[in-house]
Amino acid sequence: MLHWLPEDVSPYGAGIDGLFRLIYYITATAFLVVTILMLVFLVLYRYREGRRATYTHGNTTLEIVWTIIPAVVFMWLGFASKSKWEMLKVSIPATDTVIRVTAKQFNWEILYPGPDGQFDTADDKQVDNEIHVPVSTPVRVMLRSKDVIHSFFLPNLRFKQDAVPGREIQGWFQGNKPGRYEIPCAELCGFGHSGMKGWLHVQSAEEYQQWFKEQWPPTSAIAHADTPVRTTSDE
Ligand SMILES: [Cu+2]
Repeated sequence: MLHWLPEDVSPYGAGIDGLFRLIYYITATAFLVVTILMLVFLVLYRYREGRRATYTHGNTTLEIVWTIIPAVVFMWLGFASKSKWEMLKVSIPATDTVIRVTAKQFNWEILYPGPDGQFDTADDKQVDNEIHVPVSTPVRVMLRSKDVIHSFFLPNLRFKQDAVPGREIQGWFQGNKPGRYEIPCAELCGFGHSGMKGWLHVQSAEEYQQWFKEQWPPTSAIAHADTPVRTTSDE
């Protein structure tokens, strides 16, 4: 079931999909039980000639039970997702591929640090809505926002993180299959929200090198030779 999930191309997605399914089945079961009971009670206790309603003033045992059961389920879900949360949100793997993504109404500004690997230097390059990353490599993303709260979403890489004005939030993702994947904004951010999207290009090592050379031709790397030149082949 759940074939409507987008294709997962990340190394950690199976665990996230597992959690998603678990939560989905728990909530779907609760929804079905409540809805079916409601319909049964509608028929069972409908108006009939001469029947009088009875009144109840609550049932303490019942209330304790239906408070404790969801509390235990929520706590169990919290512990079940702890290891995934830590892997994705707490520790970021060491990587040379770093981008800064600044959300604004209504696009993604992508800043590449260039051959020197440092932001806010002369060889930085900024483009709108286009991210190029090498395949099977962790990518660290520094998320910012210029105006309101947006949410940077990579459905195929099972990554979603809010971009909050005044803060820089770090995260990481990895694509294990070359392709072109959508980057929608997942937080209603204004009139142009639905059109706010970009594309993530997960490229083979050769294609990525080629793209990198086109963006930063070797001559410009020499021009900045005061800082050590670093390319992804150093990984
Ligand atoms: Cu947005």
